Amino acid sequence: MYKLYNVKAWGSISIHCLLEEMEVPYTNIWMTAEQVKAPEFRELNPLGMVPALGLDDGRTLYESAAIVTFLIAAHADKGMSPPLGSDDYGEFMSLLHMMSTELYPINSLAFGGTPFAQTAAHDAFIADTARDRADFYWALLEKRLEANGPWLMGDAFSAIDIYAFMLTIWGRPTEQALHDRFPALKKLAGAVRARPRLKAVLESHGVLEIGGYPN
Ligand SMILES: N[C@@H](CCC(=O)N[C@@H](CS)C(=O)NCC(=O)O)C(=O)O
Repeated sequence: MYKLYNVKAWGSISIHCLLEEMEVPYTNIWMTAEQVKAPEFRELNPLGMVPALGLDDGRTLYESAAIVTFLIAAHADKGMSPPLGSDDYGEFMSLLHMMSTELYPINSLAFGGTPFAQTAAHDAFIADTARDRADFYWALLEKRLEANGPWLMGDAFSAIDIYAFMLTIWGRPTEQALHDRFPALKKLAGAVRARPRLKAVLESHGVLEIGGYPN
């Protein structure tokens, strides 16, 4: 059985929701921020981050997009992506990777506190610039949803809707402010929250209601 290394409302929420939607058995391991930093956890995930997914043979997967890609292929019958190898799948992967490699880290910088800043003013400048830059990516998702929603792949709910939802809960300066700027993303977030299989898991992360992630 999979082991999900999980912190409330952190990046592991995307994998937690995906496993629940797919109804795939797993053991959930709640962790604290201190446990994520500890050397014992680094033996499992050398990056010292969640999400991480333990496999039956003792290996551990890391990087959220890699875990999503693994799970949708390992359980393709669950239909959480377009058919593997189809043109739609290619587009799905572009969106997944855009969110994980561009929007996720830029949005994280928008929280401030980056080790790359030398002074408080420098840090504030980086955070503001990152928030503006994140809006470029949010706007791409918004445009797509407006043109062909309600989900990112049109009529079909998929793993990337969960992933986008996760990013919206970390919206800057607040989740509500992000919803005010991007109404189609607000609608997507509401539709994810309304999914019957996700209610309990979102409640367990404290994000069933808007604003659950501490800003
Ligand atoms: N590129 C990684 C980023 C994961 C990430 O940033 N995880 C954060 C939580 S959202 C984390 O575990 N940070 C460790 C820490 O702050 O000590 C992924 O997509 O999985």
